[in-house]
Amino acid sequence: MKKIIRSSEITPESVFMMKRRNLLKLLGAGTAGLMVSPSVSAGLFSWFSGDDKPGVPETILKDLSYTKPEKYQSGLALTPEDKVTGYNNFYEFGLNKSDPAENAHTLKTDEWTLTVEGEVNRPLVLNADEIRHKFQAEERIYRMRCVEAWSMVIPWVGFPLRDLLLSAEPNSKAKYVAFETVYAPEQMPGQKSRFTGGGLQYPYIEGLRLDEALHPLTLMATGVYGKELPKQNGAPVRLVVPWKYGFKGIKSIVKIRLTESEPPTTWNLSAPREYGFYANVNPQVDHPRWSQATERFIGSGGLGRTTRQPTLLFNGYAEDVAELYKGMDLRRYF
Ligand SMILES: Nc1nc2c(c(=O)[nH]1)N[C@H]1C(S)=C(S)[C@@H](COP(=O)(O)O)O[C@H]1N2
Ligand SMILES: [Mo]
Repeated sequence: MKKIIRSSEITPESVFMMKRRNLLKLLGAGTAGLMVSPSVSAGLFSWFSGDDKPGVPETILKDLSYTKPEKYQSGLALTPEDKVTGYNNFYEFGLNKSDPAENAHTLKTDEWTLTVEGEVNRPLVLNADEIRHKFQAEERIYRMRCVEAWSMVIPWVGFPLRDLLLSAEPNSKAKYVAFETVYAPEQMPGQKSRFTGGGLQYPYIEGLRLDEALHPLTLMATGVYGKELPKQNGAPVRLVVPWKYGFKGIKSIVKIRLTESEPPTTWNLSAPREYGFYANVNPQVDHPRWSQATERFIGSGGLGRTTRQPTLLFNGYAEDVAELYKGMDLRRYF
């Protein structure tokens, strides 16, 4: 006899005791004839295996459809998915690397609007569905280098920011692009308490020069590892600028404004000597408190056994982006 067991009826303890083959039977019985995506079953298994912390609701992330342009399928070893989605910076949810994965489930992302406004001929307002489907999504494997001197290699899914900006038709006054994260203190404990949120000013804001924003490498990510973005990674849409330090990659964006002058940015406001507007990855320009010459690569080994590797100018993307900074003093414009 088939019995459909709701996940809410299964306590983590009872599941933890279940044998994997029984689980397979359960899945087979309960979902016969249904397309169970690999992500759904993988999600179930990681929950069933007791990996997740109590109090964190199971989230099932939809598989995305996307192309895989050859140019962005690098041969680099990927950072495993559990680290990409479990070791995060998202101060709205706390300062520890495990806080975002634990706390970001409180963010509501179903009813979302992304506004593109300012110096454009056609201001845009996109809803959650349009954010995910209006532009052709691609998988792009990018290096990611946090200013804290650790790095990952991440398979993002998303569309070029360029496509979005051009559809809004920037006018001749547009020189910069300003970005804003959602402001929702009831859903983001770090916005409510200066202690939890590290004393940053919220909403988190970021910015790019227009030519950086229009560069083909600059991505609006709506997914990672083939599925929609987990909230801790900045759902429903976040910025990825692979040649810049990770803090430029602003998460959970609600507003994009094209401007005439350079917009303020969160980390620069917080510590202007330590975090510049440009934030281009540069092994020769140290952070005032630590060297940027090398980085701890977070790969398949345990977090305590990461390998040190040299940091590359523009994070390895110099061939694509050095042109943008020709003649600029990269120490002054750090
Ligand atoms: N809104 C917001 N965006 C943010 C941050 C943040 O605290 N709040 N942290 C930044 C930093 S420091 C990094 S390294 C990246 C981390 O992205 P990831 O957790 O998806 O790897 O997000 C960036 N975007
Ligand atoms: Mo970072």
